[in-house]
Amino acid sequence: MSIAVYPGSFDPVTYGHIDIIERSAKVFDKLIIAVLVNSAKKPMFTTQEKVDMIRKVTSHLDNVEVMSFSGLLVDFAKQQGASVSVRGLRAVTDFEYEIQIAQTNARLDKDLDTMFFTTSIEYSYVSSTIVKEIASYHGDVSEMVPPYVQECLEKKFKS
Ligand code: COD
Repeated sequence: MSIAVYPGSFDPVTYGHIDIIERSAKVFDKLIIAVLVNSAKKPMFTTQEKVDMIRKVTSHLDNVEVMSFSGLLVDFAKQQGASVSVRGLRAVTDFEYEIQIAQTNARLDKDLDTMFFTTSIEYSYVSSTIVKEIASYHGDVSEMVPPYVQECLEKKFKS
């Protein structure tokens, strides 16, 4: 059985992430979306909120599981029996950061390979940071995130 993890901050999940999830879920028997618990990064959403949002927007995918993890990705992947880490590449600017993560993980565990999916052109400009910025000014993010995530953003910026 081929198992992959798709790790990330997902603060919040966007259509860009979902595109990578849908495409990579076709390649592996099981895809685990791994939400990093990272208090140092001061995320807008709690880990539980992020997990709930991703579960809701990926409920149509039978072979996708959503979990959170802390510590090293290589340790989490090993615990889950995953041999591949899925990552997305939007532009050349992502490449430097992504290659550094991939090579670090390969150094920490030679059995964990990284597989890159290039972004679909319509989502190449989308990032969680841009979504939060636009939502903070009550702008329209409907082309970047699903309606449920949009509702969660609206609640955050109301409170
Ligand atoms: N289109 C396509 N891909 C996209 C899009 C889009 N519009 N938006 C984002 N993506 C991709 C990103 O390029 C990335 O590959 C992935 O989706 C997740 O993105 P983020 O921003 O939610 O997640 P990151 O980059 O903050 O995740 C960082 C990790 C959690 C992977 C990393 O910090 C980690 O593994 N930490 C655990 C500690 C560890 O093991 N450290 C050693 C290795 S660095």
